[in-house]
Amino acid sequence: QASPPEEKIKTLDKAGVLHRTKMVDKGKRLRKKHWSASWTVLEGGVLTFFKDSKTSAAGGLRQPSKLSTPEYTVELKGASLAWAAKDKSSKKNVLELRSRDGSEYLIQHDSEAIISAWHKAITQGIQELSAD
Ligand code: I3S
Repeated sequence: QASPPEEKIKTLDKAGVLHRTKMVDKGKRLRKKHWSASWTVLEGGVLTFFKDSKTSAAGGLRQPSKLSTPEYTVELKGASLAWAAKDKSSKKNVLELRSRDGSEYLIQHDSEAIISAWHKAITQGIQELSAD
């Protein structure tokens, strides 16, 4: 007996600080690439990048209302994730996330272990949402 889709979605999948930059906004390529460190939360099929990396450990997980305003929220339903091609960035460990509305983000962390864990978690999120 298969469980209903809503039971497959975990409440909090992952959170941490990542480097990210938005490359394309709903089909429109952005002129300037601007990397920043961002507190990032994967929850309920949505990936949220906050404006800064500092609100993180200061109770943000226990009291999500205390977090700063999200800068970007990405619905994982219909999104795709892949390791970025070498010409997208000179950085190592870069992921490319494309949302269904035609926006693109690069996500990076110097630690291969950390970026691999995010790759796994986001991929899982995408798959869970397309399974229903
Ligand atoms: O793809 P690009 O244009 O080489 O991206 C680099 C630039 O955005 C650069 O900023 P300035 O144009 O202000 O120098 C950034 O500092 C770099 O980090 C960008 O390249 P990487 O390869 O790090 O994604």
